[in-house]
Amino acid sequence: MKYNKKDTHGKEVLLLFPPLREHIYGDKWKLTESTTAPLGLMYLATPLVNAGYKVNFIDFTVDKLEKEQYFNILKNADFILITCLTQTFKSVKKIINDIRSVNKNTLILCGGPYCNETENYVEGSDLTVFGEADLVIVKILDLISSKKSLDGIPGLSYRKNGKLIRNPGTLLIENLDFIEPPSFELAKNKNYGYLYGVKINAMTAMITSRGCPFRCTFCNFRGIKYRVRSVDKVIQEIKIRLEEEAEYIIFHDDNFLLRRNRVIELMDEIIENKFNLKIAIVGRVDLADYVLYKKLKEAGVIIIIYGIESANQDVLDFYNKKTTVEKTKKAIAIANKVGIITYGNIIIGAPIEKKRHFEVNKKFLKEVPLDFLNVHILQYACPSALWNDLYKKGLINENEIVVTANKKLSNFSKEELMKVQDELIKSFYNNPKRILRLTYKISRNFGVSFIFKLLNMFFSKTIYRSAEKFHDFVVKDVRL
Ligand code: B12
Ligand code: SF4
Repeated sequence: MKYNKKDTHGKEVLLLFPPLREHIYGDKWKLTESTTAPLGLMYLATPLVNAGYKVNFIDFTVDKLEKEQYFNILKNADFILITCLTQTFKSVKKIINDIRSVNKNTLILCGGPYCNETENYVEGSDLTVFGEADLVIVKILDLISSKKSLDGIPGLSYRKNGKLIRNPGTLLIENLDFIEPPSFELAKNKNYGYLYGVKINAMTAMITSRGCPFRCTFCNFRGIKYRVRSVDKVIQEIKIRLEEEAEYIIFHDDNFLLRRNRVIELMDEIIENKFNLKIAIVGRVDLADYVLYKKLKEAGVIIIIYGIESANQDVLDFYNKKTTVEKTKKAIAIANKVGIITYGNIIIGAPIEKKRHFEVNKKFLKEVPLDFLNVHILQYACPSALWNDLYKKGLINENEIVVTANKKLSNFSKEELMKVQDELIKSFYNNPKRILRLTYKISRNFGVSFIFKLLNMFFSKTIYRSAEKFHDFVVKDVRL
């Protein structure tokens, strides 16, 4: 869909991506090892640029700004669009306060996962948007700048004469092929491309589908409908990224492997086009077979990231994961056979878990040829089924939107779970056979020079330290 260029009177739109840390600028600011620019904002940028808006973009995870410099940027913005994650909500509040202190006239819009999932209006914003705003963002800015009614647009919340208005529904794009490719040129000179402390240049992100048909009980997606982009559109976008000199692409789909035939078709096109790309994907373990994985490998897939969650069937069932431990084993084995690097995520702290479950996880992780591991402590995040259950039982209130498993909610205290988390990670990586296998795979997939980066990762204990980082940020509960 093409937007008509219109007279935007040179209006400026500032896109902001908040960090986890509340030190947004100045001396205490720290770089977050971010892989790529936030796709959501990059998608919103395209129609705005096409409509003639001057678009600026600050990603606080990678942009180090001094206060004065930052405040000057705020002063010039006519519209400020902020992506809100639940975990970055405190930073969002600070950003809104900063904006209001220097620029009373700018219009602040909030959107993103926190808004989509909680459907809460962000206090202090002029407008909070629920859902996918790509196709209506220009219309929304036009309407609010001309002070026209926002009545007809679903999924909006705003204050009118002191009263909170909520337009029913959420914004959902049925045909993803209507969306124009994201504007990654806005992120060209930013310090992205980190993975586990290692800087990998020329990394970019794409999304070939949105939503997920599963209903895992810990997941805070509001059952967003699964939709796919056509293979042609995906191939067109890959070509754009290659022109931008990308070498590595992460497909951020929640479930890239969901439709086998579509994946095969896409991989065939990538092979046919002889794209010289290295690809990372996120997939469930249940769709694994040798022919499919061989095809993935041939097309350039070097890493598959899995939500393994547990090596205990009762825990998988508790999470309604709709998969089995056998399927996990099979997927990892096939990936290993074809030479794809695997990255698994485990969750500990389910209320049914006892010490023996951790032992089963440890033994399983020791035995399978998985290459990378991260261990998460269960978080009850609004509006997941597990969170709803606690809320209905009166164990938490509506302001406790992220609650980490603790002695009240599981058989272990938070500290005990953090210890188990560390032990699992350490026992996983303290395994010479694994390191040798990983070294071999890395040299095959990334080239020999990468081995030095990998060794650096182990010697500097970046891998262990990322678990500690998780303690700092992720294990924090979030209260509104
Ligand atoms: C890629 C990714 C990352 C990457 C890259 C982040 C980046 N720079 O893009 C990395 C690994 C770095 C990352 C980090 C984190 N992530 Co993350 N991440 C994702 C993932 C898999 C894809 C994001 C994406 O590109 N989506 C596709 C785009 C198109 O969708 P979107 O971002 O939602 O944007 C659309 C709408 O929301 C809306 N929109 C977005 N912003 C705005 C703003 C305005 C004003 C408006 C009107 C609309 C709007 O329009 C967009 C276009 O349709 C999502 C899962 C998911 N499927 O979204 C999790 C997800 C966003 N991450 C999540 C979390 C928790 C985190 C971390 C906090 C984890 C941690 N503790 O370290 C950090 C925080 C990062 C930070 N700010 O410091 C959660 C957020 C949950 C929540 N309710 O807030 C998600 C939803 C995963 C999940 N289900 O739990 N993440
Ligand atoms: S955890 Fe993954 S598979 Fe499960 S519902 Fe969430 S996105 Fe879907």
